[in-house]
Amino acid sequence: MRIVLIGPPGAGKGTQAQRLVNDLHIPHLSTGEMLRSERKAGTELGLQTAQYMDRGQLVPDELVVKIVDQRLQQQDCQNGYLLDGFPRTVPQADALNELLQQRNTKLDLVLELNVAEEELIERLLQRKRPDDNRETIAERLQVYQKQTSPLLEYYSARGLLASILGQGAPDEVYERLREAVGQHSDRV
Ligand code: B4P
Repeated sequence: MRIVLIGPPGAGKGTQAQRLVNDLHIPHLSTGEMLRSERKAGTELGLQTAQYMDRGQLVPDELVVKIVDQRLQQQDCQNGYLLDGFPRTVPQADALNELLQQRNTKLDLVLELNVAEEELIERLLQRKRPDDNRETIAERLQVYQKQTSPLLEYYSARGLLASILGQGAPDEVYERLREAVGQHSDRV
C-alpha cells in the first residue's frame, strides 16, 4: 500500500506511523526524520534546511521533493510505503503525483489526523524538541493552516481522504486508523 499521513505538528503522525508500518510491513518515510538526520550528519542539505526548521517554517519544496524522489528509488519502496509529513504543500502534492506517474503507481489512501489546537500545543511543549517552543509552535500551526490544510480538499476531491480523530490514548487513535486502513487492506 502507498499511504500518506497528514496532520498538524504534534498530531501524532510519527507515533502512529511507527505502528502502521509494523503491521503493514512497509517502510516509514518521514521527511521530518530525514531532514533531522541530514542535520545530525552535518551534510550540506542538513545545514541548508536547519534554519527553516528552527523557525517553524517549511523547508523549500524542491529540497524536500528531491530527498523523497531519491528515497522512493530504493528497493524497499517497491511494494509500498507510508509517507509521514509529505506532501505538506500543494506543489509538493503535484510533485508527488509526478513521481507516482513516473513509476506507474498510485496512492491508495490519505489519512488525516485531526487534533484540537490546545492539545497540540500542550503535547509539543511536553516533547521539548529544539523546534518545540511557544513561538515556533505558533508559527508551525499557522503554516499548517495556510500551506498544508488545502491538501485535505485536494485529496478529498480525489476520493482518497480518510479523516481520523487523533485525540485520546495512542492505542485508541491507532484502532481508528486500523479501521480506516482495513477498508483498503486485509493486513491490519
Ligand atoms: P515533523 O518531523 O513531521 O514533525 P511534527 O509535525 O512536529 O510531529 P508529529 O505529528 O510527527 O508528532 P509526533 O508523533 O512526534 O516535522 C518537523 C519539521 O520538519 C517541520 O516543521 C518542517 O520544518 C520540516 N518538514 C518536514 N516535512 C516537510 C515537508 N514535507 N516540507 C517542508 N518541510 C518539512 O507527536 C508529538 C508528541 O505528541 C510526541 O511527544 C508524542 O509522544 C505525543 N503524542 C502522540 N500521540 C499522542 C496521543 N494520542 N496523546 C497524547 N500525546 C500524544
